[in-house]
Amino acid sequence: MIATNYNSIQLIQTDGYMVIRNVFSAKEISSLRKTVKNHFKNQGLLANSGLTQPNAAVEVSDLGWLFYHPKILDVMRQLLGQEDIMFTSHCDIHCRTLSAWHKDDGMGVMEGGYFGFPAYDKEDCRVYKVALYLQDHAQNIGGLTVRKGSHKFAEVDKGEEVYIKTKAGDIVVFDVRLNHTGQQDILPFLWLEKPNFLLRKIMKKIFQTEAKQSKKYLKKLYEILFGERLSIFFTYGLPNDYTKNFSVNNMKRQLWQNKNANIFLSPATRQQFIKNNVLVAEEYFSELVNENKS
Ligand SMILES: O=C(O)CCC(=O)C(=O)O
Ligand SMILES: [Fe+2]
Repeated sequence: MIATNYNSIQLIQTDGYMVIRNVFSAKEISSLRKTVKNHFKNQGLLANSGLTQPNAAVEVSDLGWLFYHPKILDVMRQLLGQEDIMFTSHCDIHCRTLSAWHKDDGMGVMEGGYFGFPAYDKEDCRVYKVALYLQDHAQNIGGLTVRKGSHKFAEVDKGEEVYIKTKAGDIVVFDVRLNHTGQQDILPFLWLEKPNFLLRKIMKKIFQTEAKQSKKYLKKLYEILFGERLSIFFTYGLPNDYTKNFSVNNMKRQLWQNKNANIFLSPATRQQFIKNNVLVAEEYFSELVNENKS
């Protein structure tokens, strides 16, 4: 039985997010960096100035262990307040991507979003995403910025802004309805906002390069100095209709992006979920198989 932590449950329900420190060891982070880098050597989709791989729980079988890691399952059981939890089969991995303010409830992707309707006032809508950055973001603003409490309303531009300083090994768990953004500028430092702009102007003059090209140089320079920005996002929820609808519709989005019909987890990963008493949303994916055949 898990020791339910009412403070954490209240916090995530009020603020819409929570930070948990030191979940993964340096060795685990290094192994995840290897897996993600290796995947992007010859796979992934070009998106947001970088590379992205939707449906990574299915597409990248070496990531399997992450989704049933005992610490992750423990955190999720604590935050969801019960033993019975469901894995949604959502996972996106990113390399060098930039981002802008958005929610992950799919309202911008399909009519009614992944839940089928705007679910901002629904208390038992509890679908939580793990944000795992594979490098430190404590001394820069390239990690996750959220708008506190914004999972309770539809407006994307509302809510108190909080930048979350994370170190590799920490995770942020957030409600998929929460307003959030990853790294927005090429060089993710607050004090560089003005110099960033000036630098681009100067480079344009010197090299006579277009803005897009000079941005590319700046990004490359940042990568040389600070390393490649890698991240993994994956999602669980209460075993109810909100989570099932989220999972089915989010899987549709992942398949559209990948232009394939790879729906199911590997037998080994699925077996581990069963062993750990985690319910899997893929039980409800059979309609997708039929849809994709027709
Ligand atoms: O790039 C980031 O750090 C954020 C990514 C994100 O919000 C997402 O995958 O939905
Ligand atoms: Fe997001």
